[in-house]
Amino acid sequence: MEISYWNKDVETASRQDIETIQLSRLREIVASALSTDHYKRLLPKVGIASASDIKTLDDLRKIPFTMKDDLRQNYPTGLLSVDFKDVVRMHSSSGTTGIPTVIYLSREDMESWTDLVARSIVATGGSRDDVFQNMMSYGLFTGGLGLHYGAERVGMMVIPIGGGNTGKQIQMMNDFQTTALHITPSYLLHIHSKLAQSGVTLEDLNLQRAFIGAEPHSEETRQKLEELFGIKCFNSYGLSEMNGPGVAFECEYRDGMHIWEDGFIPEIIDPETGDVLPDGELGELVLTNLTRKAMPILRYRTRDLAHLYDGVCRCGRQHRRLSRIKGRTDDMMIINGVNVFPSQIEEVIMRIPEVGTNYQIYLTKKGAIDQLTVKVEIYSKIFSGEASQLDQIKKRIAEELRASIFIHPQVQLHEPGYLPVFEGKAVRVVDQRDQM
Ligand code: DLL
Repeated sequence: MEISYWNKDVETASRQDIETIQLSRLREIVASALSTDHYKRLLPKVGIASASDIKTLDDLRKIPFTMKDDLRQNYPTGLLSVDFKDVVRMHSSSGTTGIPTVIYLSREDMESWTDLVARSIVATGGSRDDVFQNMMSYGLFTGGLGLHYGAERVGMMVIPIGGGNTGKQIQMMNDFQTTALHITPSYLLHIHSKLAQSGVTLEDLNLQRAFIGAEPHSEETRQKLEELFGIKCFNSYGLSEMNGPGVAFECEYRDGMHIWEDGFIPEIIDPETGDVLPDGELGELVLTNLTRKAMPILRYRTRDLAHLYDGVCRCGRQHRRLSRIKGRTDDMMIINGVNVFPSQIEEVIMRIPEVGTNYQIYLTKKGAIDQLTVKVEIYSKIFSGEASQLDQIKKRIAEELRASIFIHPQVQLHEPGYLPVFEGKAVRVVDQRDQM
């Protein structure tokens, strides 16, 4: 396979060279951090009063973690390290109520973010030959604009359609012979369910690859998408606090997501003790952004659970790879005392060929006992078939789930279109236990 690089020197740099870049950038970012109200209070207490107190990369570990609450408490400008006039963009984190978390970028920060996104796209084999339909929403969410600028920089033809309006998405994919998509996996599943009604067939389209991310999804979902569309899907990970997309991306080998380590320092910690864990062990991902000068964030606890791979990828890049996100520390469901991540349920149901493109998990209570109900859409041809076949599918899903999560679920089968559709991040779990 011929490998494409955006910045070959940095991408194929040796571990030693990567660490040299990291140390010099860590000093610079600590210097910026020391000019924010928040870190000015915090860092001297741990013996870091100036950038020169960072002697080695290990000194990072002296720095206390930054939590989402620190961002809220410093709203709106307690973490700003440049003059407000030098900020050229802000974004805000999605989905939460109360005080939002905002991030600020200077012109220089926009440059480095855009460059990392361009690098990520090229690592998947994307190029100026692509027609790129950006189906992530534009606005405060970082998914739309983040990929947009990177794709333009690569020279792709960008269709900035944003999320939703599935009929129009399909029409544009057809009219402009779109080759590359940026989309949440749940919305891409939904698009497939609408293709048949639209009169457009897969043969009419020219799809080759999709960048999927912004929400958890299992390897089984990726495989299903690849089979349904006959394309390659590349996992993309990022979060607003670290700019957005462009933190970690799969390369053409699709075997873990390269964290761009000249831009970020990743650590995996034990979420209970905060101890840093060796590569290969599952824990919470902590990230330090090395280049965002307008708003430095050091050792941010992402709450995302994953592990790091070491070793050189077949693509030649030595930037370590991040595993698929297994779940979030705050996503874990405790069902009658058993810990279950939604991804464990998704893995099981997406393996079953009769299962269609949407599902949802419901938690309720019967007396003191938690009840787990998994609602699954199945393909219409099967849904309108024999009742005995439906019973068998139901039984099979329930049995496979029980074998995997040790809980006996209720399984409901529905026809396509029954469950709510999400055009951005899907809400997979509905927990009604405290309303009962
Ligand atoms: O979702 C940024 C993004 C946009 C990433 C487009 C990829 C593509 P937030 O809205 O701040 O930012 O949400 C960040 O989403 O902490 C994870 O829990 C989850 N997440 C993001 N990417 C993935 C992924 C964007 N590939 C939060 N797999 C993160 C699993 C993901 N979870």
